[in-house]
Amino acid sequence: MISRIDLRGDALPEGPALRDLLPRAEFDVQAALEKVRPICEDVHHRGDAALIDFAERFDGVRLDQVRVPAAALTRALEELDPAVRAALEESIRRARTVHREQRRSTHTTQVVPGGSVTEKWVPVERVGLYAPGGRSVYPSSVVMNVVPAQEAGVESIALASPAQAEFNGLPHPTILAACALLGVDEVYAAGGATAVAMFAYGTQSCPPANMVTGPGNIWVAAAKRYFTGKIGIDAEAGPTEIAVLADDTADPVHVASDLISQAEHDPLAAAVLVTDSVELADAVEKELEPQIAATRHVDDRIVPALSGKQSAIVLVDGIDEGLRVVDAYGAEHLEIQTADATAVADRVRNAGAIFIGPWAPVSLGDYAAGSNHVLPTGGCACHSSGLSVQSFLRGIHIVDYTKDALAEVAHHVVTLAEAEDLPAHGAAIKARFGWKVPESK
Ligand code: HSO
Ligand code: ZN
Repeated sequence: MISRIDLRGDALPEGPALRDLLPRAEFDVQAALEKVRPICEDVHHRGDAALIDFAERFDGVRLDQVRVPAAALTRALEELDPAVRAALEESIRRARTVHREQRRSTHTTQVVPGGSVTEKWVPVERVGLYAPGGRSVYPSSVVMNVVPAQEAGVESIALASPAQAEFNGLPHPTILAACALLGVDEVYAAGGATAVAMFAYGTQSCPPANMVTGPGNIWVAAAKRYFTGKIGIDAEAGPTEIAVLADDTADPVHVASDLISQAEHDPLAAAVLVTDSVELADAVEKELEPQIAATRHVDDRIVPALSGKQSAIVLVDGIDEGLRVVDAYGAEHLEIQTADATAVADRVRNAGAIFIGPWAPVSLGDYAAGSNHVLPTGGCACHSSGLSVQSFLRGIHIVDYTKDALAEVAHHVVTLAEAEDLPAHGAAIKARFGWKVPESK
């Protein structure tokens, strides 16, 4: 069911050529962009009326309003299964513990006597968070978006999630309950690209946001790309990915279950095992079958995900080669199931999050490790990080120089301004010193 890529024997190619040998899902955001453009523009022009029409078309339910009434949030929390509530509370507690420590404090650098640069961290004023509906109703993603925004000090947090016909046009009750638990009371029933457009442009009922974050399908990714430059985004999240770097010390039962766990998300989800042990590869493959037979979402997601071209078992000569492969791949989630896993993990350069050893499976990180599960996909881990407090902060430089401190460096500023053929830049310095360049000391 899962294909093999045998990279043993010859030396591995460098960088991009190695990446080309590795499996990856096709996720053509550019093509989707053309389809979301008219949708976004309709929301721009007609606001709430467009959102209501799109909910009818895409979600099969006619809404009276897009804003979710406060009473619906309270009710959802009251009706939430107490075990789910307790689990979400623990997830929130742990995420807060980690994210609170990501806060950054104002820092002043005394560059010269009388001259300083202070870096001040200011939260984004208003963010719109997106929580998918449909196949993926994930209250855990509400936690992973809201907690870093709150810990960053974002004052205005709104959340959108698709209208559900089954629930009278409200978003899924567990999403609403998670919002209530987190103290988010501004919630909208809007889905996909329409939700991103609502936040980007604002509508009669929803003020515009400065930034939109959260996972979603290709339409959400395309809408985020459409608005890049107008609003801030986290990342264009693609289908989820797990890579496991394992040797013969790994337990095939664990490895197989972890591969299946992420394949469960989406037919385009990627599961990649990189190993130097053919025995482990064989054992994992053998183990997949009974485990798949014992779970749900088999034919619609797990089987297509594992047998798709985005998933594979990659055979390598040793862990050094394995590390080169996982670095070239840049997985959203990377598990290290090898001897001395901590030391191996330490050598990884590219991954959204790394899970060390047999007791830190990706599922733990998805819900309750304290880490964030909104992570870069599609190889973006080579240049980006997952969601964090930092995602919601802007660092502002505050420049404070005295007359003497400016005088001391003035001649350099004037020289560079001349070198760039920008004499007015130099003049702005000279104007402060009787139109002369002060003598350098
Ligand atoms: N693994 C997904 C997140 C998730 N898993 C939500 C379960 N629920 C992407 O990191
Ligand atoms: Zn997951």
